[in-house]
Amino acid sequence: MVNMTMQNLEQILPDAERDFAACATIQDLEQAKARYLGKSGLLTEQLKGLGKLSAEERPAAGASINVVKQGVEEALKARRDAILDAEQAEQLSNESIDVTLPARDQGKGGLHPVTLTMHRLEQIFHSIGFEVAEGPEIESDYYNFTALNIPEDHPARAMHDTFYIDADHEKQAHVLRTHTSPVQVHYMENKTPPLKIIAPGRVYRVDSDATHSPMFHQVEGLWVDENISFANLKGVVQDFLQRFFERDDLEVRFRPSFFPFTEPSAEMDMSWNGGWLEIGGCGMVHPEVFRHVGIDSEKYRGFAFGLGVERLTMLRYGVNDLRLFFNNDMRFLQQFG
Ligand code: 2NM
Repeated sequence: MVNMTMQNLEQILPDAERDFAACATIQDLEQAKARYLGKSGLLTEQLKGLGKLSAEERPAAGASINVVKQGVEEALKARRDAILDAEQAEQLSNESIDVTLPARDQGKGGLHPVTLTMHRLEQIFHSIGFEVAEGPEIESDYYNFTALNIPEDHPARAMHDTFYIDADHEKQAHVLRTHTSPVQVHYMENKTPPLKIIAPGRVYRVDSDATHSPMFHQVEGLWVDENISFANLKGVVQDFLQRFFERDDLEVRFRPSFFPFTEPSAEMDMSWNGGWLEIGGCGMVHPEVFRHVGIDSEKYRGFAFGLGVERLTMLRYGVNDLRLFFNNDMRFLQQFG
């Protein structure tokens, strides 16, 4: 009886190795594993058999079974690794790209419609005497908020609007700029009036649905001089929009609003198909902003405004879904020369 058991035991490891080697998939291997190590597997049966042995025989027999069991487990692991390696190699070779194949003709490349709008608006503002200013997309809390008179507890600072760069949301945090206004702040710090700039560029907000993209484009304008008034603002914005949309009869109107960085502040509407469309915000630069950048608000006035570039692009080209700008569908992109 003992001999019979020992013979069976010796046969288990080679049997298992042969069985495992025949398995091509992890599923096959799991079934093979059960035949040896499962609840009524061969090794499990061997272990159960120990109870029938005498106390003297038991330790040596138990040790022998454990040696075999360890061998089976090692063989199992080796086969599992080999199967996974083979599956990965197979996947990699399926995904490999033959770079020597000729390119599929997808037509000519071209500039993105939002880029076309950026170029167009830079050109128009340049011709009205505005310089183009740029700045980093990662800003300190100070340049994105504090210098713009946005108080600590202002909703625009809340986490759900702002992408924070640092792991902790401490005072020294950096943010992805939520508007291009920090560009104007740097510019006002470094230059003396008169200042006449636009700041076009990417901005970021935690907002993503059919009408909001977490990254979008803004153009903001700033004109600072001794006698700048709201009338100058209206003239510049109307001139720009008339030229951008090639409509000499395009009108603008202003509705009172609030921004922390301007006083007074207004929403801008433009006439469109017999009605009015909101197109941006604006106002006279707040004395607190001038104070932060070291401009004498007794001597200087300034106006500032902000426009959404995707919105301008949608209106100019008749695009009805914001998401088309970010899907990179060639059929959409190729319509813009
Ligand atoms: C807007 C609306 C109103 C603005 C203000 C400034 C700065 F830096 F001069 F204070 N830059 N941009 C501003 C004002 C932006 O966007 C809707």
